[in-house]
Parts: sequence; structure tokens; C-alpha cells
Amino acid sequence: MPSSLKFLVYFVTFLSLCQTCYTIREYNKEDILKLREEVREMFQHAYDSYLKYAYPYDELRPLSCDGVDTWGSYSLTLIDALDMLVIMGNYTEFNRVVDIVLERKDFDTDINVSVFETNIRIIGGLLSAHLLSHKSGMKLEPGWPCNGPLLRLAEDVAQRLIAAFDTTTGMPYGTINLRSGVPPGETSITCTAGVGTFIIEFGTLSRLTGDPLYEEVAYNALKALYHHRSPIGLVGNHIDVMTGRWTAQDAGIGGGVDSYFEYLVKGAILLERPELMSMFTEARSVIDKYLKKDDWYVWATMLRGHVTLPVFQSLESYWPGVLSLIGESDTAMRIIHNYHSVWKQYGFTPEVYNLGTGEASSSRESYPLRPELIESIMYLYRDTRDPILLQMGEDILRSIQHSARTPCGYATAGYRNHIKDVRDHRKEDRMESFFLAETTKYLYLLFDPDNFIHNPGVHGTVIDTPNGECIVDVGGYIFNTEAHPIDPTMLYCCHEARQGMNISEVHRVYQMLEEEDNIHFMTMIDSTVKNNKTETDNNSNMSAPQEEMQKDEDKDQVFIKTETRTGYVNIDGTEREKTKNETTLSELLKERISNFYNKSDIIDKESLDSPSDNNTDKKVEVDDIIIAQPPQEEKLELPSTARAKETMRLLPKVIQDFLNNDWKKKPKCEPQHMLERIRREKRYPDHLDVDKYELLLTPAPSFLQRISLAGEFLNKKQLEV
Ligand code: DMJ
Repeated sequence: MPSSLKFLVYFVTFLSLCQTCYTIREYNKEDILKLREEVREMFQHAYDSYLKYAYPYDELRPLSCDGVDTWGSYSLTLIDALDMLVIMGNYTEFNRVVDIVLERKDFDTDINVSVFETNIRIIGGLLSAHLLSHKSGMKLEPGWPCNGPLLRLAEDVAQRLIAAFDTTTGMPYGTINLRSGVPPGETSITCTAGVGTFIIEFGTLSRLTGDPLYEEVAYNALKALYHHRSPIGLVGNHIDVMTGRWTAQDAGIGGGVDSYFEYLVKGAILLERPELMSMFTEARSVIDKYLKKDDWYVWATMLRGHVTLPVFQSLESYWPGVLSLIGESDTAMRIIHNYHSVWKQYGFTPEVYNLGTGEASSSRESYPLRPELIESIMYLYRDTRDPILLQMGEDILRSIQHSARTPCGYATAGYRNHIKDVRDHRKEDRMESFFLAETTKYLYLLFDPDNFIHNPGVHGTVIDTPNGECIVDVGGYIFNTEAHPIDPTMLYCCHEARQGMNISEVHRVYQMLEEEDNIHFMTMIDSTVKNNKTETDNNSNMSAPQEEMQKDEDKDQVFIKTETRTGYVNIDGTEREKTKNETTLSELLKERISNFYNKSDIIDKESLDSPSDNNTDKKVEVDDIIIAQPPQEEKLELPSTARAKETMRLLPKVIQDFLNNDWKKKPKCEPQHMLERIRREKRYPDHLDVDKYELLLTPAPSFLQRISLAGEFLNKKQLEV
């Protein structure tokens, strides 16, 4: 057969196959909105059932019609579902639930929780609700969005998680006790996503509150992962956060790693940190080189790139969505067709699908109502408007309605370790909170083209903030990995706050002042400082800094040192920079002990904290993986000898109490010290591309400007031209 004829035959066969696979339906606006309403009803059914049968437990059990605590006993589903109420325009219910959530003042509970899940679901949910609250007509606190009760609650949770990052590598532990920090004996092994999925929530917190702690700690953890990549540039699945040693060396884009890659891209866009994009671009090129096979992704050894598992995981379906964010929708479309073919085969995507056999892997066949496939479909539809994506969305809607709906909610499809699975759609008694936070949200947004979330930067809202006017709600929302949207422009409303004034903190100080004990405590500190001065005066030993403090007090100002902050907050609500010679309580303490020991055998904690010069850049090679040298252990000697006891007696009562109560019991993580240590050690160098770009800063970067990375981060050379 001549080759031209052969080509024609192939072409006709191909066309007819396409017709068999997809008869593409046409959707007019009415059809699409009808689907949206069906999704609204789906959400409502699950949400009402949760409130009726499960609240205040974390999750609904959709077969038993009751509730169960799963991740932390913090009414997880309610917080995870909050922002969806705003997206659907149900402001009355949103305002009602916010009041319920705010009945709790903090998250002080003696319970061990996953640092990762608490961050993405609780902190993410609270932050998103905080930023969307202006849409619901709710009364906003002065200083919003840099202030507000939901923001304070989110920060309270973050403060409880922060101790997890106090490790030798700066990568966090996987579990924390919300009251007491890292549980004794906690394993130091964490998955990669558990290390690299904080920059969106923590960056948002830092930009809104003005406290750099969160963003720097999250950024440091991301750099740590990058630093520990294998010589060929891949990362593994689990790492020991104390030694930096990889304990699971399979590289892939799915479970255990997924949101690390997602956060490099989204963190770069949200926080305007192009170096994160460079880190992603490098990771992407080795992923394509070693893991990509015919628009599927497999698992391989991180050291050599040898294929270990030729499988597709349902969790991997977020990947085409990430590619669409970086302008690669063509590639993403090819991949999504593959993933959708698995959905068609089973009516769901099984947790693990064997690419070799073309079958769901045995015992990993369930579908726990995951959002990833519909997430990518939503992103791609925004970019391409290809109607086949609407059809894929409708397929997903139909399957879930048909096989997962129960009289009181929606259920995970399939039994693990059982033949009853996605192949016959038997149900399991679980509805994870992400069904309401993510799956229904992405479905709804796919079918709601005019939703405010899709605003392409053509209109915005001007709001007044303590830092002047600010334009918000211009679109370009960045979804955290639990689908909680963050309005990027709001992060720039608190720009001034970032420079110094911390409104949220000032509010907290006022609250503390209202409580008698705290006034008493501050008066004690204040009078202690005064007494000390008198005492030192009597010894004719008054130092210049103390004289300076006297001047401040003459102005009738009470100041306190907040342990996680860098400065002082005056009683009038302003934040005061530490003057050059000002003495802090801890410095005073150190100085007094030092005087007692005649500066001979005083423990200089500063010097213990700093690694010696020649230690800073030391690396050792183990199993071809670069492992950072652990720094010297912090030693904090307590005044236990007779001499030290004598010193103690000389100290003011308030300091004695502090030493007796806190120091002796357990060394607690001091976030400010941790941050200072991270800055001092500079364990991981910044990516070289940090200096390569000049950012275009505008008060309200438009959706198009922000989303198109090429346009947003202009190479310095381009700017010169
Ligand atoms: C969600 O909690 C998040 O999307 C996370 O990144 C991955 N797992 C679930 C959804 O499948």
C-alpha cells in the first residue's frame, strides 16, 4: 500500500476511534449552570449531614450516620468547608459558622496532630475564611485584613506547630502536641510533602501579621529539601529531619511528595519569590527526564533514576493543574486524557493503578472522594475552554452521585484489602473533610464561569487599611493544597505592617493588658527593672543603657518583650525598635550572672549557638546523598551548683520564678531563638536565581500579570533592554 494511502487509513481509524471514545457534548450556559446547581445540592447534602449527624466531630461517617474524630478533634470538616460557603454565596451560613468557630479562643488541647494536615486544613481554612470575610457583610475589625479574629486563631495554630521546625536540619517533625510541642520519642522521619508544604500558609501569615518567623521557617524547610536532592536532582519520599538522611528513596510526583512541587510553583506566584520557580523548573526537568513515560509518570530511585514502580496514583492527578499554572496546558491536556481514561475504566481513579497490567493495584483500589483530577480539569478549563473538560467534569459528578451518595452524605468508594472496590463500587464508612473543601469546590468552580474567584483582573474593590488604600479581590487567587483560596493582593495590603508595626500583636497586647494577672506580671517586670536600677545605683554601677531605660519610663511607658517578636510594644500600641543600648530582661539576667562569676566561667549561649566557621559549609557524603553536618547540640547549663544557687538568691523574684518554672522543666522551643539561629547559621544558601530577577511591584498586580510567570518575573537583562 502506498504510504499516502496508509496514512489516510490510519487517520480515518484514528478519527473513528476518537468518535467512539468521546462524543463531545455541547454545553450552553444553561447546561453549565444546571450542573453547578447539582454540585451545590451535592455540597448541601454532605454539609447538612455533617452538621446533623457528626458536628462537633472531625468527620462524618456516611454509612453509620454519625461522627468521628480523625485528625485532631477540632471540628475539622466545619473549618475545611467554611470558605466554600462564601464561594457559593451563602453568606448567612458563613457568618453563623464563623461565630461558632470563634467560640474557641485558641487551640490549646493536649492532643497529637499531624503538622501537615493541621497546616493545610485548619490554618489554610482559617486564613482563607479570614481573607474572604469582607464579602459576607460581616463586621470587620479595624486593621483588617492585617488583623482579625480568624487571623489570630490561625496564628495561634501556627505558633503551636512552629516547634516542629526546631530540628537540626530545619525540616519539621511530622507530629506535634498542640499543647506541649514535639511529643517525647516522636520519630524524626517525615515525608517530603510534610516538609515542603508550608510556604503558602506560613508566607500568608507572615505577610499579614508582619512577623517574619513563619515565612522564613517554611522557606528554610524548602531550601533544606532542595539542598538534600540527589546528585541527579531527584528527591525521595521520606527523610530524617535530624540527620538529613533519606529513609525512602523512591522518587515520584505522587503520594508523600506531591504538594512539595505544587508549593514551589504556587509559593513563587503568591509571594513573588522567583527562586522557588527556579527550584521547580530544575525539579521538573529531571522529573521529565527520569520519571515521565509517554505522558504518564512512574517511580524511580532518586540516586540513579531506575524505574521501581510503573504505577499511576490517584494523588498524581494534581500535576496537569500545576503545569497549566506555568503555561504548559498542551502537555497537561495530554496527561489529563490519560488520567481520565482510568476514570472511565473504573468510574473512579483507584488509589494505585498499575501501568504495566492496566489494572488497579490489588488492595489499593478505593476512591476516597479525592479532588485531584477535578482540580486539574478546573484549571485546564479556565485556560483552554475545551468543552471536553466540561464533559470530564460531568463524568466525575455522575460517578460520585451514582456510587458514593448515601442517605447521610457521600462515602469513600471501595474497601481496602478487599475485592469489593472501585470495580463494584462498594462503600466505606468515611467522608474525608476534603470532599467539602476541595472536590465539591473544584466541581462547582468548573461549572460557575462567573464566580468571583475567576475574576481575570478586570475589577477590584478598594478598601481602607491602616496603611492606606488597598485594592483587593482582583482575582488570581492561589489555592492551597486543600483548595483554600488566598487573595494575593491582600498580602500587599499589610506591606507597611511588614516593615514594623504589627497590628495583630498590638491587639493581643491590649487584650493581655485587660487581664489582671498580666498587668500584674508586666508591672512586676517593670518594677523589677526599676528595682534593679535602684539596686545597681546603690552599687554605684549604673550603666548607660539603664539610664536610657529610665528616660523611657519617665515618659510613662510600659513595655514588654514578646518572646516571638523582635521588638517592644509600647502601651500606646506603637511598636518600638530596640534602641542600640537597651537592655532586655534576658540580657539583664545574663549580665547579673556574669558579674557574679566575674566574667570568668559564664556560659556564653550565643557562642554555643553559633557553629564554628569551618563547620558552616561542611558536607559529608553518605550513599551519594549530601547530608548536612548536624550543628553542635545546644547546651544550656542550669544554675545547679551552690554558687549558682547563691546567684539565684540575688536575682529578682520574677526572674527566680521564671528560672524555676520554665527552664528546669523542659527546654521549650523558643521560636525567636530558632529564627535567629536559622539566620545566623545560613545552613542552606539561597538559590542563585534569587538575584537574577527584578520584581514588578504594583499595589494590585492583576490576575494576568501574576499568573503569567514569564511576565511577572522579568529577567534583569530584559529590564535593561
Ligand atoms: C488533601 O488533603 C490535599 O489535597 C493533599 O494535598 C493531598 N491529599 C488530600 C486530597 O486527596
